[in-house]
Amino acid sequence: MKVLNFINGELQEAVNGQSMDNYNPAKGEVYAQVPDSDHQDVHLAYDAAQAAYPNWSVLPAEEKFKYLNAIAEGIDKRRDEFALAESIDQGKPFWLAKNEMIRSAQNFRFFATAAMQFASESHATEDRAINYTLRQSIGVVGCISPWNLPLYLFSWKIAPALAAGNTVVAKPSEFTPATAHLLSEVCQEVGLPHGVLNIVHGLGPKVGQAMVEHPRIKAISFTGGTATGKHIAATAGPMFKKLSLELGGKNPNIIFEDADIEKAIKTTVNTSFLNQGEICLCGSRLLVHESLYDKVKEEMVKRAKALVVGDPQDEKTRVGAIVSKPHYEKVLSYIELAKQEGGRVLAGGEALHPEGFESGWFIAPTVIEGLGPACRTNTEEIFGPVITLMSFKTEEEALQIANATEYGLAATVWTENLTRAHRFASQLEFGIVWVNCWLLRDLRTPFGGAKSSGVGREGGWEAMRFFTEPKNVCIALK
Ligand code: TXE
Repeated sequence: MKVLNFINGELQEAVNGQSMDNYNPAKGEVYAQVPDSDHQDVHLAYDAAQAAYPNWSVLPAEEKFKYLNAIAEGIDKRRDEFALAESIDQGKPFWLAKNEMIRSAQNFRFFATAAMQFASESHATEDRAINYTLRQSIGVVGCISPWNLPLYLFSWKIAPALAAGNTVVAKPSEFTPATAHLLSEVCQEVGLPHGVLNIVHGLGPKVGQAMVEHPRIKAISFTGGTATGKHIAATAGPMFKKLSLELGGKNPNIIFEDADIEKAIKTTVNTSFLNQGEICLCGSRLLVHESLYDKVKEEMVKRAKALVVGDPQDEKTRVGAIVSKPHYEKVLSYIELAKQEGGRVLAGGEALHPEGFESGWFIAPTVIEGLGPACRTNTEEIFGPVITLMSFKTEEEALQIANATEYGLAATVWTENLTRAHRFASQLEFGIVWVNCWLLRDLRTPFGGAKSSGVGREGGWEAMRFFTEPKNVCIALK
């Protein structure tokens, strides 16, 4: 496969003519070439986006709706092709990639309708004045996305940016560029006006950095690691850019003594290991009431060991390959750290080499116990198929352990006690709290984290507000 930049409606090589290898993580082999772009491509993309902005920003909402809907249909029509590309590129099981392609198309469809529905407020100031708020598009905005849910998170940013009337320079992760390339083809197929969406491939410190530093890209929406988010904030802050940062997590999954235990365990297997644990919302710290601890431990160990790890294209596979060699090594190094910190590995804890995929980057679903809440294993983001088990005696103790992290993205709570569910949810320092469910998404809800998990929220009106500039107009009535 040859991945190309998409600038001003054209698929093209990087200006410097350089490309770099892209790996199939299940095989550990190079399978594609990706443009190794730099600031020159970002500048071309900006110019194209700037030239397209005057027309796109005033295009009637219904026309924007039609284009975004057509992109959704374009993805739907080629769903299997997109899903296969995502699975080969990222390492995730094909069946999971297929679900994500459905959801990527939904992102475009959802924000297509948002373009039609978005409205602003007015305030009557007694009989003296009427105030209203104009929500105007910003101009050219930048979207930078990671490798774990590649097209899903890419579309989650691009769709609202376009729906709000901006034109876009976007960069997918250099590890997973394939579906962004296919999206460029869909944009060509549906005749999206040239320059409305521009996609530049390449390394974060080159392409991403050039986007963040560009003086006229006025807003940056970023999802990725907390360290990268800090760096972006340090660069963009003094330029007074609008920033939306969705960063890492160290999410607690809390099972109370009054939980529906079978449902809790069944979902917790997913919460822990879906997409190889490479979802910012995965629960990596499982806190269990002491009365249920042994049962939950036994079941989690049994079920983790039973998960089929291997060929992402086999529909029986539950856990695929880790996205890249550096990330695979990072996850394995955290398992070693957990052992050094005194953790007992109850399941997994090692690399796997499934038949036919001996050179791929696979890690067995791993369950660890015996670690306190303050150790590095329990406070740093691992972002792989690794969970720890801890027990608690009281609700207060559970809350204290759950909140004992610099991160605040998502928490999951299992209890059949209604009062406790509400009380506990309100006290958790996290942007998202699921009660008796996980990853049950409604695209209208605010999505994002507290503390070091980010700044701002995505989703629904939050995203439309981020991608617009509010202007108050005050008209005197006297
Ligand atoms: O992500 P990066 P990395 C966490 C996870 C992981 C860690 C590091 O713990 O192990 O982050 O992952 C672009 N200016 N998450 O290093 O680098 C980069 O090219 C502008 C959580 O692979 O943050 C890519 O497009 N952009 C997470 C994007 O940032 C830059 C998902 C994200 O990559 C840049 C992924 C720069 N200076 C990792 N440097 C989540 N919240 O879901 C890099 N990039």
